[in-house]
Amino acid sequence: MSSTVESIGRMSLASLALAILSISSSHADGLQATAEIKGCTNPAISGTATLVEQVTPEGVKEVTVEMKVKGLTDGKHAVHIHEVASCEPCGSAGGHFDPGPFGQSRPDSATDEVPAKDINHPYHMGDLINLEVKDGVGTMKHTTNRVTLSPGRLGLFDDNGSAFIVHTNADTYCDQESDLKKGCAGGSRDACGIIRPAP
Ligand SMILES: [Cu+2]
Repeated sequence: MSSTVESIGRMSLASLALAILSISSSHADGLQATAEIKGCTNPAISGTATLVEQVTPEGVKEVTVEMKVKGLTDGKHAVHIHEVASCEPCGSAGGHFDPGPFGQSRPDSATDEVPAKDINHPYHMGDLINLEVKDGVGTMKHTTNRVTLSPGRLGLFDDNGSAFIVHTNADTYCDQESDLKKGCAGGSRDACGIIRPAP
């Protein structure tokens, strides 16, 4: 008798756990995007990126970015989503995607004699993490809730679209006052890829 009660207890615990799991996990909403990554000046650099949007039980949209790029130098390279879907030249991708009210999209103090006080990096919505390159192959996977593929205030497919930029150096995330200096967001641009909705 007691073993029957125990096994029923176990069963209901297991189904409860399953129910909690299915309630708490995010689900894909079917929205996906891709980008073909190309070197800004070096044709040996090429790669791809995929973006998949998921929605949490609370309705928060999360986008998982996976990127693979060949031909970059070994080490870390900053990756951000920039504010314009344009890669020719790479500078035409503009600053970091940041549709917020302050409009401070420039990545760092690259052109300033004295570092600017108003650098918003790493708080731009398009700020991601470094791509790590080993033996010429770089990979990166990151989930962000700062951007969406669906329409909305954080939507990447706004009037002028969006693009990835892969930089020459690592992003140090400019997270210390002393770090607010030229190139702290990765320096010059090595590669670019326009983000397009996947069919
Ligand atoms: Cu950038």
